[in-house]
Amino acid sequence: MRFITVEGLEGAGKTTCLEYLTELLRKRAIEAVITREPGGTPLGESLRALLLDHRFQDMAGDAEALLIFAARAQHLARVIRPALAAGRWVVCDRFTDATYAYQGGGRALGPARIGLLEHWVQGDLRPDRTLYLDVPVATGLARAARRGIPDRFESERRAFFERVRRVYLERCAAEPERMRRIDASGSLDAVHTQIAAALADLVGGGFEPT
Ligand code: T5A
Repeated sequence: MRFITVEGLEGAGKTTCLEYLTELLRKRAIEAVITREPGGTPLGESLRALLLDHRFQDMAGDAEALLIFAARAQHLARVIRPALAAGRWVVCDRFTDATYAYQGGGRALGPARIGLLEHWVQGDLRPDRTLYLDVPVATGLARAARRGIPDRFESERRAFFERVRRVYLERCAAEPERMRRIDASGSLDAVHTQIAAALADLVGGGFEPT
């Protein structure tokens, strides 16, 4: 049983890489629970819709952080903890590193308040491994823009995403064993090779080359 999270700016390629990651684990007979944040439960998905909604342009940073942790509390109680307790692997598209990066860095709430909420909601639970898909802000936003109408976060200014990226990189440097930086600016093949290498020790014996 392992808890894996995938992080990155908008357009970094998380969704694309989750499909590869799921297949990779399946080849080792690991049927992971694939989920996402904010979301992953009916309540969490409703909170996600509020968080991404342009009508709430004036949402205060604290309100945003609390809604995200409310969704996370539900997700942990109803999906993540039960799956881990049953011995399942869980792969989650974003988790608390995103809150440190977006709310702590982007919204400038700082790490201390995020840490308080993390402790309250998660106790000691942390991901076993986090893959941070790193792209320059301009690359990520250009990829995300191809998908159509931007949501409330995607409408932020470039400086916001530069702060988000800086926190992600600081967290990779602070916890290199857990949080692996993947250079996601190159080809998908190059990204996939790095993902397989970053998870090899968790499955024992690594993965067959694809
Ligand atoms: N949020 C979330 C917070 O503020 N705090 C939190 O605590 C949490 C959990 C929604 C928002 O919530 C915020 C952050 C977010 O703004 P989300 O749904 O994960 O979170 O939103 P996005 O990051 O917007 O997800 P995206 O779908 O935009 O990004 P992905 O999944 O990283 O990108 P993906 O895989 O869809 O790829 C985008 C495009 O790029 C192409 C793909 O084909 C696709 O067209 N692509 C590549 N092209 C060339 N080379 C590569 N290597 C490529 N990889 C992907």
